[in-house]
Amino acid sequence: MAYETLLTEVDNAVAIITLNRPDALNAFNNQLMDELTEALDRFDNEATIGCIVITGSKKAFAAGADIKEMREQSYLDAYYTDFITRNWERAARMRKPVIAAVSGYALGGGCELAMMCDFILAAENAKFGQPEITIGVSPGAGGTQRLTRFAGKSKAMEMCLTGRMMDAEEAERCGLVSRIVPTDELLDEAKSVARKIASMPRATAMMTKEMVNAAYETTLSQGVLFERRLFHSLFATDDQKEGMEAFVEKREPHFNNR
Ligand code: CO8
Repeated sequence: MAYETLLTEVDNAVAIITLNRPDALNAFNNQLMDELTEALDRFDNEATIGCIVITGSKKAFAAGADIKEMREQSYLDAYYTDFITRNWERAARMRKPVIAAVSGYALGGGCELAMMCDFILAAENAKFGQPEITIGVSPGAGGTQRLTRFAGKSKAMEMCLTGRMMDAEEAERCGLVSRIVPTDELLDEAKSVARKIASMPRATAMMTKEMVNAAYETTLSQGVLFERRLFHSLFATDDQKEGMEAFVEKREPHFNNR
């Protein structure tokens, strides 16, 4: 499938989606959002894919929603068409693991998209921010909620109220990103981590993702119960037998994703 605003690549069990509107620093217009949703749907449902990487350019992961496309919208235009946000949570609903590989600006919707992924690998030059207030709106794709959960109320409040950007080191200190990678090595490192995840037993990886995500949606005791139920269910898989036998026999496991 050919896209105009994305590049896609499949490398064995890893799919790489590169946001590609360089003239607009990968700002999200309706076309990009529709194409991204289509690509995410496709790779989530493609049996051979075990992990997905979303990335942008060296200068920008994404500079947010397309302000030029957005500026003429009236409230009712936006409401009736569910403007730009109609597919917006697709990234957060992915069942397969998704890594955001962020270089340069991740602002507004760009920061929100990165936070919908399962974790963020940041290049040394990454900058995160929710600057919507400076153009008269607020975050509209979960920024006030996810940034607060990941970075804490004080930092989220300051960033959303001032539009200040944080650099990669601050983002790592506050737990927004899993780690920082030299800028020129970001994509190779993201692909290497994605290959590692894709080599794990598929159902185990997908269920583990569900368990970690449950920590953000439920109480501790409910979350622990959910984890235990899925943990028990993994004993029904071939891959549990193979993984444990391989350990005992001191050899590499050969998972069949059954
Ligand atoms: N929308 C449209 N065009 C943009 C955007 C944007 N968000 N960001 C940059 N561009 C364009 C510029 O207009 C410029 O185009 P041109 O060359 O035609 O003038 C080109 O990209 C390069 O940008 P700059 O010249 O500004 O590059 P700089 O290096 O000087 O500055 C910045 C880079 C700091 C990133 C700057 O471009 C900037 O501040 N961009 C806007 C950031 C912003 O405010 N983002 C929030 C947008 S609102 C939002 O995301 C709400 C989300 C709600 C949910 C929606 C879900 C999708």
